[in-house]
Amino acid sequence: MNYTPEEMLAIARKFETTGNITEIKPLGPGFINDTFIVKTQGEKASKYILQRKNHQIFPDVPGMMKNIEMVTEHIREKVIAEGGDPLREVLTVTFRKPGTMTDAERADPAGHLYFRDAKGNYWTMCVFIEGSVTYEKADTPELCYKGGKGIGKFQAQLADFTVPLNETIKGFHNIRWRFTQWDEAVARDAAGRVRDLKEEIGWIDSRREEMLAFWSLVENGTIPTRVTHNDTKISNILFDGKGDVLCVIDLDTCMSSTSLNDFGDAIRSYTNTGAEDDKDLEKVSMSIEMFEAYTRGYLSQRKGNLTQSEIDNLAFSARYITYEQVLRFLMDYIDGDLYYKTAYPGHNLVRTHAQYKLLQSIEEQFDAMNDIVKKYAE
Ligand code: GN1
Ligand code: MG
Repeated sequence: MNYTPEEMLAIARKFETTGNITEIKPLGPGFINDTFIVKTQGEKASKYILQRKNHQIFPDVPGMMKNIEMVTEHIREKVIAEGGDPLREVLTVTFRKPGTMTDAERADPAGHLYFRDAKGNYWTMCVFIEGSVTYEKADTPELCYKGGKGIGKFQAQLADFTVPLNETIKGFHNIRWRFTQWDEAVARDAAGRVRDLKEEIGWIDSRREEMLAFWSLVENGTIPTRVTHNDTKISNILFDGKGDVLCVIDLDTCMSSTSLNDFGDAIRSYTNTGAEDDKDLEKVSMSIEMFEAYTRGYLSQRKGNLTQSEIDNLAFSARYITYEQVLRFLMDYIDGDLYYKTAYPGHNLVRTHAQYKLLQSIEEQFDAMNDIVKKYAE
């Protein structure tokens, strides 16, 4: 990221902010995009989130932004109809300043949603929601319960959204496609690391069939597809000061998939007693108490609207997504750390081990998880 303060200011000024921009500072530990907070001063001072979207990972940023615009507009209508606050309970995308747009940008149906700079990078902006809080970790069952309710509500708000969305990342949670990428990565062995990874590769191989069997249920329509978020880790949710969910952020991966992904990915994050990249594996496990709280919150919003096949596979989705995450971290390590930002050499392998420990803990508690799902689905 080589941008001078002057260049950053010029980029931020392409968007319709109120007040004069006074400060642009990096924000948060996102693994994919670069995120900044923009402060303005003046009568209508406000804060904004400026992001450089990673177009290596999201090849169609305009298509992605169009998805985000459509989805947030749909939710906004719901929030207004329910008497909620449309500026706090859904993300607001900040448009380009019309005077800064070229004719080509004006002709592009997504042209008002992003700015492409001279280096070829894509920038987008949205409004920062004052008083919002994010968490890297769920410390209480109450927070899990509220997070579950928040994702349940998000899915409910989008249940009647019928416009087809662009597929922002091909086969994002499609394990069949992930295995195609995996087999290629192992064969390529780009970083020469495969010979030291016999044990870890064995973890992936030994579960391949059961994961494909689950995905077959999606492919043959037994499990329906819906509009889903696909990246529901706790840090992608904004809470208010009381711990209630305000809205869901990071809508980059919002597209059509199974609702189970959102449940599974949240469980992977909310219930982990350790960190996603904990070096101390003793700390990593799934808390069944947190699982129960999240499930109770989620099903309070969704139970009458899910199919039996979704209910039956809800607990398994935590195994599926956590397994997929083990595979994705390990695959990136094998590839030489190209996808995820890493903080130190070997970070992706540390993540792999920590997520695998979590997967084992989920597997061990699978029966209890199914019992909890049954209890709250009734
Ligand atoms: C990435 O973008 P971010 O940091 O919220 C990743 C997720 C992973 C997650 C692991 C587009 O999420 O799929 O589960 O890291 N997002 C993308 O923490 O790959
Ligand atoms: Mg993301």
